[in-house]
Amino acid sequence: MLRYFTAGESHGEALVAFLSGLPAGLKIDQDFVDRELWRRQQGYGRGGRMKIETDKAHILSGVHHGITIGSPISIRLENKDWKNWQESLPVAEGDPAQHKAVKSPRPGHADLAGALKYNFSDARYVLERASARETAARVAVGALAKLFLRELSIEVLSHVLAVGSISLTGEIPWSDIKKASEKAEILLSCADPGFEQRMKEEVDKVLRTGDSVGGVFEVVAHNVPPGLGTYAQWDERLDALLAAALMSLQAVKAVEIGSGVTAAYAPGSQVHDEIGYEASDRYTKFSRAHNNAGGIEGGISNGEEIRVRGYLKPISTLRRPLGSVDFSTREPVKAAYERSDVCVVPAAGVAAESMVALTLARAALEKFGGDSMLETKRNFEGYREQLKRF
Ligand code: EPS
Repeated sequence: MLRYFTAGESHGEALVAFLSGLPAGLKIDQDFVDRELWRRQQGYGRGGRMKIETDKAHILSGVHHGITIGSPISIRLENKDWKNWQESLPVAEGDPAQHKAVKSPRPGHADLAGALKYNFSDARYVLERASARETAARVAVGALAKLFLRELSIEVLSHVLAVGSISLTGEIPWSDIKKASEKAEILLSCADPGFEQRMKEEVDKVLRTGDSVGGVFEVVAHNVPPGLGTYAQWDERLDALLAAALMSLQAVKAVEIGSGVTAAYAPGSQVHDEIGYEASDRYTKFSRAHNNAGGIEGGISNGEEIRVRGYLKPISTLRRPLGSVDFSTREPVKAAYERSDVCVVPAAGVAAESMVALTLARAALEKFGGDSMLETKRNFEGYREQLKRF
């Protein structure tokens, strides 16, 4: 079974990620992993922290001579900012006078709920772990999941559909998403350059006013075979697993599969994807008039592209803070502010690609099994033949 964990605080020494269950013999492309980490750091509207960090995956175990050996993989990501925090956030007891307390919780952040839960007198330890910095560790293991999926011809990418009120409608073709993802510079990861400019203006507007902005990203998994996930048990449904995976990302407040939201307001005749049969070089010759189902029916991939959207609330750290209460005096004050991003929609999309890739890799390994890539690919090819003969 493919399993993964992360550890690490935003301003601690390092982030760590663990991944176990990848078959032996998978070639690891370090440049690809580091480019994925780079992609997550980009986007118009990131804050000062991204100027400090240059994320690189330092693989500590499970990979030798450039390939996986079937043993657990551990990865370390340095926090360059740690040098500025060693005194105020030491592992040892340290000097309490150096402690940088977060004295008033930010509405929308984990600050208050976390402090109440863990009985902390301020929100420092809460934000250290609740911070989206943690997604860098997910992207490191997600990149390995992507390399595994590539061996099965599956690719996973994301693009941005909305920033604040600027919103793109309709289905963006895979080729446009792919082209946008290859750019050397990442602005807002929108496949439509005109809309991307308008999104940039939206970010500029909130920058000027000390506010923040959310949006919508879409993750697309291309060339997924039919048959991943199952309706047989509630916790094996692929849509449920993807929804949980995306919902676990910081600031995601809603998840949509295909056109799930608008489908709720439309008659069935306009929603369901009519079935045809025609010559094609895909997994089967079955075809669909459109893909409102987002590639999943009955909790199973149906052979169409998987399309999952994440809806992000605006970042909860505001330069012009909202009202809060001082933890110690209980007096009304403004919420704490150190520095922050104002828009992270493209970065969240990259983190979400990792979550989708990890979820699909797990489902693929459950279906095809295998302790070595040779075995996994043989099983995969056998199933592909079976589909062709269906
Ligand atoms: C974050 C706050 C900011 C972001 C951070 C997420 O960090 P800092 O508090 O150090 O300024 O930049 O994101 C990252 C560091 C990252 O790598 O994505 C938060 O509170 O969630």
